[in-house]
Amino acid sequence: MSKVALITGVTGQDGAYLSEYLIKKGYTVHGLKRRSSMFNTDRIDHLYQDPHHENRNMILHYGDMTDSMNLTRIIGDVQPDEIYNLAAMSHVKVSFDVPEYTANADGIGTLRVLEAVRLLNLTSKTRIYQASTSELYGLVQEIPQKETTPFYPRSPYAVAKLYAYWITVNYREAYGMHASNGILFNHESPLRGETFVTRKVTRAVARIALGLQDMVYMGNLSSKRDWGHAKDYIKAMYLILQQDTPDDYVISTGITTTIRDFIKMSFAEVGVTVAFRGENENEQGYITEIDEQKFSEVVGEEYLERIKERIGKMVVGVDPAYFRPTEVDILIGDNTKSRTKLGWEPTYTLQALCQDMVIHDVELMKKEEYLKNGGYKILNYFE
Ligand code: NAP
Ligand code: F7E
Repeated sequence: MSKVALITGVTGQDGAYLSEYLIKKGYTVHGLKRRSSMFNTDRIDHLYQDPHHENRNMILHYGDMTDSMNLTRIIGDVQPDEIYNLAAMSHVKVSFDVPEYTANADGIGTLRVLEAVRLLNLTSKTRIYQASTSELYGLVQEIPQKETTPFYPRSPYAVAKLYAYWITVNYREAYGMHASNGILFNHESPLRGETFVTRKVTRAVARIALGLQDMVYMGNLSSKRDWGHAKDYIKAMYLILQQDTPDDYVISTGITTTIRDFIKMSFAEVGVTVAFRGENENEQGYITEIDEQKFSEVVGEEYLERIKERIGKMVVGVDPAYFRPTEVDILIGDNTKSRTKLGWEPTYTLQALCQDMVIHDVELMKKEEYLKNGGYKILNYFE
């Protein structure tokens, strides 16, 4: 009998990679999908099977983290061996705009899943993974951050996730449930949402290289993040649920980098050198040099003349609209526990991650090039 997993947030970055990974391992994967007025399954369309297909190993259910009865019904129907609770309003800046909804979906939503498992008498059958986050460390109390570092959340998102973290621990201790937190540091990929900083940068680099856009406005260039590849991080989720006893684990690379340096790295992937001058909202990034051979190899010789005209011009500006009311200045994780207990380790360097994303976005923008600006969501207007 194949194992059955239920993934909330199946249409998101991690949900897509995890579904693929579990299906390859022989699981039947059930996913919770929100109703949307447009298709929202782009990331998992390659895994989708028509309902008329016999012996499906990927099944989607309409649902929402704010609807207890719906969650309870689906968990009762599916009788999962493992639940990966990945659904969340996951954008930190947006959580300041929709704090109550974020608390409901990210905080109480987790309680709904745990309580459904308990009420359905599935506590000894169903193992639960909770998508906790390095945002819990917020105003960091220790560098690097590990499982014992005190939390200090700095956004409605992080506060909602703090509740979710502790309610998971509480259900484990109160009812003996196999419920665990993965405290995952930032992880990125070509599937990353377009308004998170790495993807905003790699998309902008691709569009600037192709001459589709002149520049990009960013927020705080000095904050530091510990970035890994989502493909590595979903393996940690799986390993956490394969342990005999439930526990909480930091998943990170142990390397931290400023946003500014990630921007420089991304431009370097297309052979463009960018330098910064000025401070705070007056800081600007401009092109100093072009490696013509690299640019031609990665982007295409036909785009070279246009980018050469941009030497000395500004390609990155700062708009304080992207600053957050309270910022998380630095995150860097100590992954000793996950390395030693789970045998997990990251395989992608930051440079390999950056290259994966930039090359993907150059190819994507070339495909979309015919749409020109009118066909795009304008990158700069989003957080
Ligand atoms: P993501 O790409 O934003 O995906 C979030 C998923 O949750 C999407 O499938 C989304 O559906 C779904 N969702 C949002 N609100 C929902 C609701 N009310 N009901 C049902 N589904 C809902 O996030 P991700 O990067 O894959 O992250 C997965 C989880 O890990 C999230 O809980 C996130 O907070 C957490 N996390 C992420 C990171 C990271 O660096 N990526 C680090 C630590 C923790 P739509 O597709 O319809 O929007
Ligand atoms: O911001 C700065 C911004 O939005 C990273 C989520 O997956 O990881 C993610 O949360 C940093 C912040 O991710 C822009 O101020 C500068 O310091 O990519 P981000 P995040 O807030 O760290 C954690 C672990 C999660 O759990 C979350 O779900 O980059 N920054 N300029 C910018 N950020 C954005 N988005 N846009 C900018 O223009």
